[in-house]
Amino acid sequence: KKRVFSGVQPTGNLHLGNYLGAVSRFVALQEHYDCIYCVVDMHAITVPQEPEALTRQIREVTAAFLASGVDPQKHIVFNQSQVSEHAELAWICNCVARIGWMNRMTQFKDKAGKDRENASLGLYAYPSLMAADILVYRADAVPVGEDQKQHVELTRDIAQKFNNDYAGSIAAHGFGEAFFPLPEPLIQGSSTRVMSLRDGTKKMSKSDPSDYSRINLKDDADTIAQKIRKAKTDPEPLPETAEELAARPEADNLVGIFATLAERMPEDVLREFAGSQFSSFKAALVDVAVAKLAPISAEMQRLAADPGYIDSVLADGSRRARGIARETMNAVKDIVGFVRDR
Ligand code: AQP
Repeated sequence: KKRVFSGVQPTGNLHLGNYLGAVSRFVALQEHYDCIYCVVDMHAITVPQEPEALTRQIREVTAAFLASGVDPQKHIVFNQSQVSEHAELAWICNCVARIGWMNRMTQFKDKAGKDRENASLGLYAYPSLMAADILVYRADAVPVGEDQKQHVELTRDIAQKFNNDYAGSIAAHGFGEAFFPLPEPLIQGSSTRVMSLRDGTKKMSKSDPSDYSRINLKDDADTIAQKIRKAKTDPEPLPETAEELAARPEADNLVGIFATLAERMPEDVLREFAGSQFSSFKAALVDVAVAKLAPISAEMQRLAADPGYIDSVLADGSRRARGIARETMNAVKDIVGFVRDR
């Protein structure tokens, strides 16, 4: 079976964008791949985090994985900081990656903002740690939302350059022509970029100061209903065609969310609601959103009462992840030419 790796940062409220773009895809891929799903806590501290909140959020993201249907027995669920090979391989990736490549990363530019001199070195090196996360498992595919595509492409560049730079040593150690597979980004479904409920041109995000911009996985049914009712729309009824819809970002976003939650094609949803007022469309959207999300939120709440269980899942997953990661790291050390105790 091919191997999948992906991660989610424990940086705040997990939202519908994270769910539709990433976590729900994690669940779907379990049938055909060996999956490794990581709570990337080391990525979280590239910007300041309050320690107690970070601990709570690591458990919350883990609970969200489990509540959504990730199976921690058949697959691996763990938190990054418990497997130190991620940091070790990240150093090698730092030495393979070029500064010019890092300078092109749009997420750094967005997150560092205007005061770039004052951003952490970790925020700048973030994509290199992400490359290590993926490559340490020699993963074949990485399910992510559209915003992470550039980072997966950088991972491929780092893997390719490592394979080229060390080609002789890779062959001499019996690994054939290439050591790292080039991982494919899996950006699938009709919600690879869920937009804010307040502004159809902005990505739904954990760090948006307005809670009305997103539906959180922890929101109860009433809160979900209220946020959808208040979601920004234009005054026209829903259009007939996909082309007309594409020109109306807020409407397009809500139809996309409806389609993915209901597991239907957006064209099919549009056919049903063409000419309807938003009030009736939103009422139907509340129904599908609550039907899908309320059980997840209830299960997350149940799991929150048992942090001991969550920690045991992470400890078990970390142990199994470490087994794979250590093997890669030993091979990498040999390829690079480091001396190690055997
Ligand atoms: N709006 C989105 N639509 C679809 N997918 C999304 N993802 C994030 N936002 C959307 C995907 O969720 C996964 C986990 O994301 P992350 O926590 O690692 O980081 P992020 O992309 O920085 O998420 P946020 O919520 O937008 O956080 P902030 O506000 O801190 O920037 C990834 O696969 C991501 O693509």
